[in-house]
Amino acid sequence: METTVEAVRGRERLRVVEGDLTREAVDAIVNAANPSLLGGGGVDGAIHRAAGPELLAECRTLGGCQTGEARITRGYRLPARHVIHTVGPVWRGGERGEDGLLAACYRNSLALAKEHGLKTIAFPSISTGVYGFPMDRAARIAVRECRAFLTREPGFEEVRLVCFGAAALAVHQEALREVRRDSGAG
Ligand code: AR6
Repeated sequence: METTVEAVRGRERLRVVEGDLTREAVDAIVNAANPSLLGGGGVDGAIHRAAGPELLAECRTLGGCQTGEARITRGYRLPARHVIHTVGPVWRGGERGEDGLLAACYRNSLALAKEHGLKTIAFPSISTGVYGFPMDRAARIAVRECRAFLTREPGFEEVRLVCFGAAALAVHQEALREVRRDSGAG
């Protein structure tokens, strides 16, 4: 499997990988959920299927989640110990605050992971399926937010951006190159 590794402060802590998020053995995987937190299609459906019905039962106790915010549950039958549920913006052309809301999903998910003492996290490409956010634009936001977090948090071990298929992987690798170039990191 092809992997692009980004060094942040001398350690390889941001990784873009191709794969199925539900197979990631990390402290937390992030779910691209909807405001009800009661399941759906796409990666949300896959996570609930793999975690088992206990996940839905815990989600029912949370009372939903607004766009850009994040909530944490256990991972149940997943290899990941926790699931961080966040709600990405629906793409409405880009003039309705979509970029800021998507950035907030990454920031709030990472902040919640840190708050709970977690050290490794894996994200899907939030909002780029059913919600229609252009993946190249979403990938640049994801890379930027994750790099900024890792720079601020030297104790956090690893952030993985898990791409579903080769096309998604290529888009994320390009975003990594672009963000590095723009930040003067070479
Ligand atoms: N592993 C990694 N990535 C995946 C997987 C997987 N197993 N399955 C899909 N993807 P989406 P959204 C990718 O639609 O756009 C749900 O119904 C997929 O290719 O899952 O945020 C929720 O309940 C895409 O790039 O999430 C909401 O109603 C990315 O994950 C709504 O969909 C996100 O696609 C949220 O829409």
